[in-house]
Amino acid sequence: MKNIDAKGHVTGKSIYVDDIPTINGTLYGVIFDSPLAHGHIESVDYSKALTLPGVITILTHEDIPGENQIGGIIPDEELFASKDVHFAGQPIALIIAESNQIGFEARKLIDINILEKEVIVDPREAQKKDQLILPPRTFELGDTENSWEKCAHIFEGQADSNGQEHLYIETQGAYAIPLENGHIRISSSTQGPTAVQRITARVLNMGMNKIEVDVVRLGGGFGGKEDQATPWAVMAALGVQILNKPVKVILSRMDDMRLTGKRHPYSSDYKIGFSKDLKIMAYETTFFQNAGAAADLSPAVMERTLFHATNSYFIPNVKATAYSCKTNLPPNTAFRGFGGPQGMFVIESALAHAAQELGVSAYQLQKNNLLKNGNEFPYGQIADGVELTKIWSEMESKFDIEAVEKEINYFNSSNTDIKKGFSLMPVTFGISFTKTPMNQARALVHIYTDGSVGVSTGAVEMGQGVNTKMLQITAQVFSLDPKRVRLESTNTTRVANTSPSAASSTADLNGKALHQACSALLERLKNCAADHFGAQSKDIEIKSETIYCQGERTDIRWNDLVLMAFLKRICLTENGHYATPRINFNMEKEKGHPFAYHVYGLALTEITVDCIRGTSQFDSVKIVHDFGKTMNPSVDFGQIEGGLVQGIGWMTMEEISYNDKGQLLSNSLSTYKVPDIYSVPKDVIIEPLKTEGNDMAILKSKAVGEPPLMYGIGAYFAIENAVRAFNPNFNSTFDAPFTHEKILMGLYEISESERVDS
Ligand code: LUZ
Ligand code: MOS
Repeated sequence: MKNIDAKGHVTGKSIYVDDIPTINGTLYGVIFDSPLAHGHIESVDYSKALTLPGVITILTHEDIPGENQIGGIIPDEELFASKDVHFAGQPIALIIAESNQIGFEARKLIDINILEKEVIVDPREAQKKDQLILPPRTFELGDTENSWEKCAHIFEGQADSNGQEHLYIETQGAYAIPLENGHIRISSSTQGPTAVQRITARVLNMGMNKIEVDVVRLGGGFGGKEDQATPWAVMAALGVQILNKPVKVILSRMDDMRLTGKRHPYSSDYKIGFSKDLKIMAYETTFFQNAGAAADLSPAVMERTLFHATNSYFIPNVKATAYSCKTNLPPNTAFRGFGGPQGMFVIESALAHAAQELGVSAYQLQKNNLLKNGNEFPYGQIADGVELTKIWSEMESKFDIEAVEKEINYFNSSNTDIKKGFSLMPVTFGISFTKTPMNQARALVHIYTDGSVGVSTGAVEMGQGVNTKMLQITAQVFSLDPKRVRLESTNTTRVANTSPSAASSTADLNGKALHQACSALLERLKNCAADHFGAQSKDIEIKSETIYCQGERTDIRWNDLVLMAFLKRICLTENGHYATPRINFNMEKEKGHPFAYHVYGLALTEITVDCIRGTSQFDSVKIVHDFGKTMNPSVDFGQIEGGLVQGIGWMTMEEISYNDKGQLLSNSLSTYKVPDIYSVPKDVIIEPLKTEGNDMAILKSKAVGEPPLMYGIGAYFAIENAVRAFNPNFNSTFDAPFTHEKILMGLYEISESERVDS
């Protein structure tokens, strides 16, 4: 089945928040944010702005009836700064005006006086000054300390990865409207409708039951709307509460880029030790996560970094420590992979470093240390269903890694100005929210008397195709034409207490809840048919909307049966609930079984570098991916391609830049480069691994949202490989992104001794 949204998207008919027809009298909110990254607010003068015609009011912390607090994990973030500001772009007030344009004009008329304080932008500096979001955490397996002396080779270094702007095509926004009795309905571009509802209730000091959050779809989220869609929705709702008028808050692109957090930059140390036969004996790593000025989701992101510190390798002795460092940047947040990619970049850097010094190819080290069934992850889970060895052989048999290496070496020996490079990037990604209680979902299914079906779940459609998958599940269980199923908006009054659509788990969790609801309804209908035929429910089958009894086709159709059930006063509505079995995690011991299963894969990346200009072009990325049994190849292949290219962007061109005053320099699309059609690899080949799939996955179709992003990490090491072919003296810096500028510097960098000689 094709993505059910495809037609609406390409014809421009899909509805996003800003497309919802506005009610007469709708007002528009524009955020006034801190110009400085750290300081004490001495005074703010709104008087000039308030006199601008069309400005209705300006809301500040003083207008908040409940708590001025939006922190989800830790209550450390105000909706509107009251006394101090902690990052440039921190909201201080909401200007409500008759139009956005007037709001923007009014914003220029606000005078603010801030007593500047010391600004920290570097996570290591924050850690030294004890500016931490929460105490550090350490995952340990075996005994690294006593392992080093047994190692034949030990390598140490530093690896840094930069942040990443989500750049969802639809910017953050919400539209709130007043209902009777002071109730409020919010249309929000959020991955977490319940988060919006909960925080709005807290700030507005009203029951969650009085706030309805509705989500039709998002123009992209990528994690950026897991937590950070909330403040704009709360602001709009506050405007409604105070003015009793509809209020829309939609961020302009530059406001969105300045005000919101991004992927966490990390600076990390590693030490890796090998036995004589190049088995990894010990690995120590310390992560310095740049959390920004408030916790947001940073503690959970940091945890996922620890969970993925060893990527696809078995290492018997591991010590991984992570610091979530408080800096004066916008609070960084969820971004596809959620800390996992940052952890994996470090071990891949350690392996690249080791390979370089040992004079072997990095892929030999990778292959030599792949995780196998029965191995223990540093967090205690025992690996099972590991597909890595099979995936590796599949890659070798389909694409002959050694031949690729030989060809590239031959190419490089016969070309001086252009060089090729390659890399392999294995991925092992844990599926489940690492916070066990979040792994639950519900679905509400109505069968209407005409036989058509309405489905509500907690899943938010953000372009990933989850609605298509939900529709498929419904149609499959009922054996119904998919056209007869409607996917409703995600709404907190129909499905309550939802986890955000995140962690690659949305289709699994909501799909399983939906499967249960549909199965229960089906059983009810079968019982009804059995009654009618004087048979038992096990004798009844429904195939393509026709009822079969004891294998015989009957003249009862789906519609007839539904109506029959209704007339017999049988309930045609069902609520399904799913909670992932078996998973657990003990944070005191830092051990448990946090993941329902893992997704595995391997990418082979080939690149050509123009050694005169420092530019590069990806020739191909070949991927062997463990989909389980994909329930929708076109949706899932789309996720692989998108994730790959987004990962390549993070690793090679997207360069977030703040100055030392905490001001965002890469603040627009002219200064921040994301991959476009020209930077996509010429060839992307995706080979699904032949496998049985996993029962914990919906219809055995494994989670596919986040894992492919990490294939993009291979891009960094493929470039390195090509640069070294041109300049054998190139010193790896392991500081992503590997931009064209850095490529050029790397190509012409000379060794310390040559520098002295010349
Ligand atoms: N969000 C979250 C996530 O709250 N917990 C997670 O474990 C997670 N993992 C990936 C992406 N978002
Ligand atoms: Mo996400 S990073 O799964 O919101």
